[in-house]
Amino acid sequence: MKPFPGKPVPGKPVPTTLQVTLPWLLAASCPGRPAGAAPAPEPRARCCSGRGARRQTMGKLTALTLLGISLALLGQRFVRIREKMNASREVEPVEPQNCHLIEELENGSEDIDILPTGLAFISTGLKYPGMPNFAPDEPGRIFLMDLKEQTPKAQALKISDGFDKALFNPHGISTFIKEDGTVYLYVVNHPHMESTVEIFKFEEQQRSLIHLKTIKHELLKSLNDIVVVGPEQFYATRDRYFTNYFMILEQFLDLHWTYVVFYSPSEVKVVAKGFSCANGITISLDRKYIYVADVADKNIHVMEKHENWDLTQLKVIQLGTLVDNLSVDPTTGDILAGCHPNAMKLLNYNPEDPPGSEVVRIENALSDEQRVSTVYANNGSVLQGSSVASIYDRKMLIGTVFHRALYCAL
Ligand SMILES: [Ca+2]
Ligand SMILES: [Ca+2]
Repeated sequence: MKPFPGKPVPGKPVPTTLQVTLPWLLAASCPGRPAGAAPAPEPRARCCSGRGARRQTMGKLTALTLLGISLALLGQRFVRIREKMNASREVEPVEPQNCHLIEELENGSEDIDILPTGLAFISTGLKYPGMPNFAPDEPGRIFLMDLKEQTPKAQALKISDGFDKALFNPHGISTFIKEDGTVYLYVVNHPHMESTVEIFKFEEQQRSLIHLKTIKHELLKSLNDIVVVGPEQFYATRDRYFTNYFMILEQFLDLHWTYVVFYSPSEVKVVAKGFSCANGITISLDRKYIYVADVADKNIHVMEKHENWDLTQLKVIQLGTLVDNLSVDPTTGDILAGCHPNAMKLLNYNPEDPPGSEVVRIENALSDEQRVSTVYANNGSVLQGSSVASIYDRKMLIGTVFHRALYCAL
């Protein structure tokens, strides 16, 4: 039996897919000739006289046409993907004067949530497929910063025993204050690259987190961010539908299969779907609206929250930058978005040409006269891969996926 032409032969280079498939496609139109064989010396006598020859030519033309169309579609897809990633975009700098890097934070600060008392929680050390990580052997941690202090410093919070700290891989976070004043921190965690939601109780005096519960559910997969809306009730975003190699196909075909999940102990359901890559999520000051960022589609969905926790879409705010996490300015209600100006630089990390950072403010998000302005923009020379910005009393913290964190006095 003759080997398939593409079968590797020791000492010979392995042919490409095109080199293998093209002769087969062409040969398939003439059933008498084995693929890869030299053309017969007398084609008319061997297989084709009259009708046979025409069939052979038509087959070849069809195969070549199909190949041409496939290559054209493939090229078009690549162009579209580069556009979606803002692959050729460079940022114009917008840098407030009083900003400095936070000394203690060197390994990411993906999400930041600030309490009304000025205590900021910061998730650090995220390990995420396709993203750089400068300390891959170090587990993630939650840092605290007291923004009421004159020169606030970040301090890692202790975590109670009984929780696997070595596997801690914190991503999106959200705080919840119970009526009695107890503060809870909900954290999207990726132990072994899976997704769980961890509930901690915050002990302010001890500067520690007491682990209370791990939540897992089949709808809570590939989680990115979370917003807590009641005791053990939250919305969370799923940023990828597939968790295996199909995720590449998902991105390539731009399937809009990701969604927002509502979780409560008695009910778990998908409440909004059709996102290319649902990412940051937060709630309006009056707690009536949920804001969801679609990082791949470069927009923010304004959703109305209903009694039964369902969400309906009111409007979409289109931006020219890839939106990661969202927060709300506690004095104005404006949305602050941590954004990636050029996702190609983020995915193909090069320290010589690093990904930049960008923070966008959206005023009057609920009206037709919203106003979008850039609060911060840097080409990566100071801050790389910004993912969040959060404000307290004219002080702004900007966090990043894998890099440093910035403190700005506005
Ligand atoms: Ca968050
Ligand atoms: Ca995020």
